[in-house]
Amino acid sequence: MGVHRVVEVAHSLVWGLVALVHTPAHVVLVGLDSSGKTTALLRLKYGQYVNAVPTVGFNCEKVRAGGAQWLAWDVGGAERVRPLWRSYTRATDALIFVVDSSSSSERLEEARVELQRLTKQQNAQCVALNKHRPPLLVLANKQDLPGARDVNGLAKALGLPELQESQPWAVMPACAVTGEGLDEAMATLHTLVVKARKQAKAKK
Ligand code: G3D
Ligand code: MG
Repeated sequence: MGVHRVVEVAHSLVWGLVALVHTPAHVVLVGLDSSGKTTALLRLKYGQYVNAVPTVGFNCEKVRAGGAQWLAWDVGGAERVRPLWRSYTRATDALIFVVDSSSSSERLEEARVELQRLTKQQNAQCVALNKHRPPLLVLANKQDLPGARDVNGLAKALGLPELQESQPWAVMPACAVTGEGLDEAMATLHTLVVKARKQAKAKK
């Protein structure tokens, strides 16, 4: 690679990072109903607990978290509206799958099926469009509740280690009510988004 090309690549990487800091990355929050998506979004937006009403349609907020700006979409998680997730997640920069860490084995299995379905659909879309996979953050929410599983237990129950190698993912603990862990989780997601963008640029 010639010096000019190296400078060109370095320049575009730096501008890519600057753009990421100043242009909000799009992120979509999905997950079963009552996992805490809206509570997490409103906590990130207002820095305090806001009692959320069940989401009809979607909520969209511009938030600053984990050292970056985000345009965050929170989509309803009830069974009848889950088919809509794919429309919201088609062109996103990142995905957050919120899980109630204290849920029963049956509910976790339901979450596993939905998560695996979603990542498979996304994989097919990304292959068709020759795009990189948007990073996935599994937010292990409701860590304050008794019986909450830890991140390793949840990763296993949701089948995260079996996801394709091309799918970047992380699982982070949080409590959306107190806000504990949310900023660290968003910082981890931000790192994955920056890495994915760098890799996509380097491929061009
Ligand atoms: P959803 O948007 O995923 O459907 P919501 O979920 O944000 O509406 O939250 C569903 C319920 O879970 C709410 O309680 C909310 O307060 C609660 N919740 C969200 N996050 C946490 C958490 O980290 N810990 C605990 N203990 N509760 C949480 P209600 O009683 O209003 O239904
Ligand atoms: Mg909601």
